[in-house]
Amino acid sequence: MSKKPAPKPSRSGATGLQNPTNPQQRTYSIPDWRAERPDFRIEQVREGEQVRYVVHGDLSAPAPPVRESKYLTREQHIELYRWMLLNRRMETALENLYKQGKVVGGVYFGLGQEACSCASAMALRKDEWLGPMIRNQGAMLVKGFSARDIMMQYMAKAGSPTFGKDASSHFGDIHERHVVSPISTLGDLIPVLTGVALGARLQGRNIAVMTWIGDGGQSTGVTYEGLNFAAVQKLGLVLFVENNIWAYSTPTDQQFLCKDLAERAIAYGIPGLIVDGTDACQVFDAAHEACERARRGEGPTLIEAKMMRMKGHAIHDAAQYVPRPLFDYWTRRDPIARFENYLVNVKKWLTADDNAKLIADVERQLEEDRDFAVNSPMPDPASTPLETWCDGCHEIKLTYDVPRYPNENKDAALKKHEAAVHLK
Ligand SMILES: Cc1ncc(C[n+]2csc(CCOP(=O)(O)OP(=O)(O)O)c2C)c(N)n1
Ligand SMILES: [Mg+2]
Repeated sequence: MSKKPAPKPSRSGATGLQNPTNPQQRTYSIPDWRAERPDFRIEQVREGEQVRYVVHGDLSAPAPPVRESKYLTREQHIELYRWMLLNRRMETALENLYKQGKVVGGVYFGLGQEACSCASAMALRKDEWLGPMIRNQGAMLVKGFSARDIMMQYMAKAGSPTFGKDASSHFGDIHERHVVSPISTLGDLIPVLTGVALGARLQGRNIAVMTWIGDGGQSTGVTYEGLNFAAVQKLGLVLFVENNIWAYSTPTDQQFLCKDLAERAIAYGIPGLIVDGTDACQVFDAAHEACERARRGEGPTLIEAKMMRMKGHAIHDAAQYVPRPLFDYWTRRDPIARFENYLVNVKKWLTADDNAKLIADVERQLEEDRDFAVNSPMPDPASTPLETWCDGCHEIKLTYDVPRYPNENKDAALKKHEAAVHLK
């Protein structure tokens, strides 16, 4: 009997298999790590000139248990819990500051999404990069911005990351923390972060870069272009698709027709994966594996994190269009309450006392940061033109090494680079 030839390695990262009984058919698989598969549908109902949304399905199930992490140490679990608490409490403080008239612009909340925001960013190394969206303030905390920085930013204070020139979330740090400032045009961060990974590769390193996109934002053309380029070039982009059921007031049932957004990975030829975005362990493990793949130079990964936006789009939106049973269902899946229960009651890694101390410590730190931010000065009007335009005043430092072709002489490459960025 002749031996079956070994299957040719797949060109793509997606796991396409020939159906043995029907060679004209191929099947693809999308791993789904969730412990439950909520099954509901949101219907738009017209009533005269009004529309409202009705939810169909069984929403009575209790929250499932947290999935054990393969990678997080006990200390990292507690660190992650702390970040999530700080993320939530800081947003509550910002809401209060807004209501006191101290916030200059709007405020966006990541309520219910703290596990996704914090656990994903924790998988990055210190010298790797992220580009946050509006609900990723937790990721900014993990990457080294303090609650003080973020509160001062929202109040447009002179000491804020943008010196009071932006009163919202458009700030980053390309020198120390490796954070690309958010771009409001949805999807545009994807090619930018892909470009960061390309830049690192030209400097001889395969790194992981991370960004997030919503269930609404992923419909944009630039999402396709950016991710397709990353796929073809095998650049280490880790893309979290934060499926939180709403894009402003448009529910996912009116945004896309495929069952899960992770399926879109198949069309790019890259791995796709579904996780429960309210389970910090699932989010971290998925991010960790995707980052490792990125560091091996194997290309991007698309991770769909399912959860719900537990407030309106921003502080001005009361989210009255969201059917109440959905809030009840996702409140039972609160990422912080679930993680707290896991650490205190399941793993017993925190006693009730330790937990109370940890919460009190987060509160104390926030109070200090809030008082500092509130009492710090507004910018001097004379500083308006400063730090606004760059006419060559910023030195562009190389992060990893000199960009060069594989056999290019390093000194020659450095000269070329210096000429290109006008270094003095
Ligand atoms: C290209 C583009 N179109 C429209 C907008 C306006 N806009 C800002 S946020 C938003 C909704 C985004 O929903 P989603 O992507 O699901 O993210 P979520 O707010 O749920 O986190 C829209 C339409 C924009 N910023 N950019
Ligand atoms: Mg959304």
